[in-house]
Amino acid sequence: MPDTPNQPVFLADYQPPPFLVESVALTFRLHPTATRVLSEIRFRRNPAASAGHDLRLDGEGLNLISAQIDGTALATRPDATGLTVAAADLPDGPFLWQSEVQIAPEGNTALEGLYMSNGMYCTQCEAEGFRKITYYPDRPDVMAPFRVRIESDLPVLLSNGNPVASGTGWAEWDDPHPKPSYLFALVAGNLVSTADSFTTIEGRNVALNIWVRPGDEGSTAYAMDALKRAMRWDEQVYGRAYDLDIFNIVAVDDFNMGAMENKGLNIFNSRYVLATPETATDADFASIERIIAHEYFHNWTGNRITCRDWFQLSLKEGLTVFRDQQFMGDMRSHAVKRIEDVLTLRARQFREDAGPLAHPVRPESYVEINNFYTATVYEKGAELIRMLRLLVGEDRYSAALDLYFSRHDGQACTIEDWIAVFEEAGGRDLSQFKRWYGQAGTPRVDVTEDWQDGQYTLTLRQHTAPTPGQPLKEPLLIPVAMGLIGQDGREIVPTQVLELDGPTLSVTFDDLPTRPVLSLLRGFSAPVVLHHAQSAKDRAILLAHDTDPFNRFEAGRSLARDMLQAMIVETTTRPDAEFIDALRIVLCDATLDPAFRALALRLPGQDELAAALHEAGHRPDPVAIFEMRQSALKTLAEALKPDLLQVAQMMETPGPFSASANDAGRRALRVQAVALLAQVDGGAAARASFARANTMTEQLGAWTALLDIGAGAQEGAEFYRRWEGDRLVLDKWFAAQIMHALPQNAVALTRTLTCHPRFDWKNPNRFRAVIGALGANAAGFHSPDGAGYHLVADWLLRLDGANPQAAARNSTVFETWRRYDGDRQTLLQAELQRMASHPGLSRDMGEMVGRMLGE
Ligand code: 0A1
Ligand code: ZN
Repeated sequence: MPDTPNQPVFLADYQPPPFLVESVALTFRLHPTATRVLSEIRFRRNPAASAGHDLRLDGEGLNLISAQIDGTALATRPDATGLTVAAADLPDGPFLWQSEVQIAPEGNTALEGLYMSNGMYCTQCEAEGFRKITYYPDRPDVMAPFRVRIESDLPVLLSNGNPVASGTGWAEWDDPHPKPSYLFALVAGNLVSTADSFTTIEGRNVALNIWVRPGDEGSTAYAMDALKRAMRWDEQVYGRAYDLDIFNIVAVDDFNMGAMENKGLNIFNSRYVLATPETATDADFASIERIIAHEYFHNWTGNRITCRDWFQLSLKEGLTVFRDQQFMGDMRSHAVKRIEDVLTLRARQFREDAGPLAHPVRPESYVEINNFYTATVYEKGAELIRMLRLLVGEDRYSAALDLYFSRHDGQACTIEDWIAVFEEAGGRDLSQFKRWYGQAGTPRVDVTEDWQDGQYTLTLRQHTAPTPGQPLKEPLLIPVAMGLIGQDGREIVPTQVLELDGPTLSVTFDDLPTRPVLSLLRGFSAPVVLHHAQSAKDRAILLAHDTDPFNRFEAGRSLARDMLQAMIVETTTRPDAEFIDALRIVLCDATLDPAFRALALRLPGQDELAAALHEAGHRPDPVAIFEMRQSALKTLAEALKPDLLQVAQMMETPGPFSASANDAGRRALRVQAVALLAQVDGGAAARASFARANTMTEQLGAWTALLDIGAGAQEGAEFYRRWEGDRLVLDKWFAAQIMHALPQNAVALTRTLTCHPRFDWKNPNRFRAVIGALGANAAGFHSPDGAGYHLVADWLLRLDGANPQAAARNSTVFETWRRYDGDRQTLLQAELQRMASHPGLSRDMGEMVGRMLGE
């Protein structure tokens, strides 16, 4: 049966593939407008499937030149999504399929399949891009060894696996590890490499290369170092060694996502490879380290063990994110990393889970699978694994993973396979836990406390609100780590894990002569929202004394959130002295990690406040949120000025640059202090910092601090002059001024910048730096006249004509539309409807806009 475009695919309809592939041999004769792809595929019937099937091959946008089975030409006619060979026309036994197709990589602006970026050929096949290269059963449960021949005059010709032969104008590669088509990759271009090597724990000598455009070779050292550390870490912590003789990474300027784990040939968005101290911020260095590790870790969790179908995507992504989080914690600071991860989870995943795009970690249906590479599948998926580890303990977690690798190596698996290894090695029934994979929405946990006659009772209640298609929710198994702190700040009950597995749970603690202070959900042990009317006094005790660093941070964060919320709702409230004193203690506590102090000093962002206000039953006004937040920043800065000045001075990082967590933390605290000071010193400290900055972190931090107070024009011009030749820094130039524009200027500025000669909107990074940046300026985007909505919708429609996947990803800026007041809702809805009825709207955008409208 041909797939029908725009019709949903259902998990429940899964059928095993009727044909398996024994081997694939591909020849590419590269040409910008007329590339020829010759394929030889050896098929055999799948004993696990019923007999009598037609052969159905996926293929899209291919110009079929010829096709043969066992040497006999076929007269089959392709349709829009592939071609079918009738069962009656197939030999009884295994057979050889041969075909030749022609494709035009130069015109491929969707950046899926084989495309060109700055004269270089490259591929992106996940999830369903291989069908744009040749006819094939393009599904992850069909795994085969690939042999590839590339013919081209370009000097560097790469594909998966090991190089086997090459000559002038051609090269051949062989990948012995059976893999699904989504892991296929090819690169051809005028590239230069940074070469290194790594000897695995098994004694294999692996050649490492990072390939970049000439001129960029000075920016690869950090990525290479991160790669070697990731390789060693996976051996030491998971017992996983690399399995080929060569590992290639290629940096590409035009790329829809962060990076791609193609077997032996990872392809990266260049922003996650290239870095020097002058051009990359500390946040960039951390992203590079994390993403290099993430893609490398996929070699085992994703490539050797892959997904049976795309509904199981979190099987590889949730696990690989969890592994990259562990790695980053080990490389840097576990406490700081956990706080950052939770902030991202709340900002992206909780937001998704609370709106019209909510879906389970394992979705049940999709129209376009590319729309499901989401924070839910990735970040919530990682949280589920973190919970599993907490529930079974570290040792059993390791045993479960060992079992997973030994039992499923070389297979395409499901969430059921994953849960089964935890049930066996973890020694417990996990059927209730498994609901987390199927139930969307963030559970809310209501907390009540009672303390009488020395007895303390804690009661927890769980509730999950309905999400699209799931009106009724079942109780989940929620691990809640908790401890109790005395009024004097000493811990009286150390961490223990409660299992909330029904609607409610009560626990009592005896012999407590004074009322204890509750430290709940330590380490953020489950992805839930706590509703706990804890007093400001108790929170201040936790902020000063909690032994759990996450909850220490969280206490300060909730104090700030409550205070800002009160300021916005009541407009008369001002930051209270207790809060300011608590912040001062953290700011000046030299025993605390500077990175932690920098995080604690950051007030909740505008979107976090809008979400909190909406949760509390209000209709948030983004402009009012912006103004109140500014006024709170000013009050804080006034009160803390001398401390900020001192901290800014103490946090200098003399000596040669290091991207280490330690130095990065010091820079983060300095930049935070300078940004706060700008609120009260007219920007003096920021100007001085800009003038002498020798890192991008400080330079950008100082410039944006000036933008925040409506200044920074001169620095912006200087920044442009200095960096106009560097495309990655130029993205920062575009993004910073839009994100930090005063609300009333943001839309006009964005419009102006869309006319800038360097606004290359077909480049996904640049589009995000301009149009995405307006979405990130909440008060600017939500300008009351709707001009922001209109501008973004116009650009999404334009991008959709060239690159549907990127347009759909950027469209989520509209997902919170129901949060806002009536006038804004009407304007937002009108833009969504305008996009929905746009002629020729892609399947990607059609699905996103339809879901956001609630269709
Ligand atoms: N598997 C990659 C993410 C990725 C997914 C889709 C892509 O193109 C549509 C590209 C990359 C990862 O998790 O890093
Ligand atoms: Zn991944």
